[in-house]
Amino acid sequence: MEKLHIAIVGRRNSGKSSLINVLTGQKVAIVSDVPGTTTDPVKRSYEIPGFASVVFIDTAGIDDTGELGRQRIAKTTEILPQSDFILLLITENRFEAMEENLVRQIQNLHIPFLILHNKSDILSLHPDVKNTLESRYKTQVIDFCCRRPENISELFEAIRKLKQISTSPSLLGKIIRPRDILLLVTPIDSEVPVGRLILPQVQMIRDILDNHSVSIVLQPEEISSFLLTTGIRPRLVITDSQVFKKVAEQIPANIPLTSFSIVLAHRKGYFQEYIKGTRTIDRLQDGDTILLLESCSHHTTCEDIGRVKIPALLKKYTGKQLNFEFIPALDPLEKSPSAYALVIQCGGCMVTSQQLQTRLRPFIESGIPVSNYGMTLAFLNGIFERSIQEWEKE
Ligand SMILES: Nc1nc2c(ncn2[C@@H]2O[C@H](COP(=O)(O)OP(=O)(O)OP(=O)(O)O)[C@@H](O)[C@H]2O)c(=O)[nH]1
Ligand SMILES: [Mg+2]
Repeated sequence: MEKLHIAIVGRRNSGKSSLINVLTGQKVAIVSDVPGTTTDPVKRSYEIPGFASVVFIDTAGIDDTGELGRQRIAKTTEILPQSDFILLLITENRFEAMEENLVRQIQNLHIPFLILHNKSDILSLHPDVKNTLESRYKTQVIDFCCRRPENISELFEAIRKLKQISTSPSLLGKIIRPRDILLLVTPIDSEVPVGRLILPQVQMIRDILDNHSVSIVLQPEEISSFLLTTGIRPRLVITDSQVFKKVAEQIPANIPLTSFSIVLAHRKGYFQEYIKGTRTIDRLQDGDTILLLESCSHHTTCEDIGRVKIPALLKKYTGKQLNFEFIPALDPLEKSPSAYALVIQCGGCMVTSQQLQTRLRPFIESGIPVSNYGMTLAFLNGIFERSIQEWEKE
């Protein structure tokens, strides 16, 4: 399961580090009454029992001063796009230009946020401030006290709601129902580590269990006899892209079939845009430039797929003279989005959905087609249309 990144922002001394200690029930962040105690963004991973795996990001105050302070604020701002959601701390009913500015940035990034009025033991949240902020920003404003966190369950409930907004609850949740039977066709070849399954398969099994559906896991060789002897008609068959064609031949055309990478592509958002964008491969022209967006710099398999495999297959499939550009890690865009005929994003396994969406938004807003590695490969291998059928009905 992807970890939820929750950034905690606000002025110096508002109790950001204290809040992390309260939420995790541990004294992990350094707290002091000296303003500017936290200087750099600090990420800490926690398993909150019965809730989620989260990464809290403690940040420096947004009201820091001087040259160093300015640099610290810049670091805090850089953290925002990496967050799935944000907790903004205020105290003493102060919500001024600084806070308004920050909220504007958060809203521009489309990140859900919550306002926490801390230190209610000193001064409680004024009802007028609460009402004004809640109606202006359509979000909850909670009065809180890190020293006596009596209403921590209210805070967790609010975070839970934000979590529902910021992450899709399930990979397959929209298309499967309890007790549906899914066939997972997973070849065991030399690339699969001994004694294990690869992560996408494990994630899928977990997701199917979460939906109270049933998964049957088998290898391609067993499909025909399984269907014949049991008479079971699976609701959906999911398989590895590598063996898609072989599996497709054995699955009757009226049983939906898709691949693990298509289901996973769906999780990071912009899926419908990917579907539209992928089909524009058929309209590529000589001289078009295609941008491949990578998200990390150390994944050699992905690097090979993005830098070598996809360009070679695209040239072969289209027969056109195409140019390719690459942007590694999360490096900034240097050209205008309109310089590109198509943008192909990697699977983004190392980044949050939020980061990925922030990165693709300029292209989508400029009407530039976007796709991702898995869907482009599916298209170039002739398995795209069948593997997205189920998702097109959304
Ligand atoms: N009275 C009261 N004090 C609090 C509360 N929460 C935090 N504090 C105190 O406020 C001071 C600042 O707390 P921190 O958690 O260090 O604040 P911060 O926002 O991380 O501050 P910087 O790292 O300096 O930006 C500490 O002395 C805390 O003990 C609260 O709810 N009530
Ligand atoms: Mg701090």
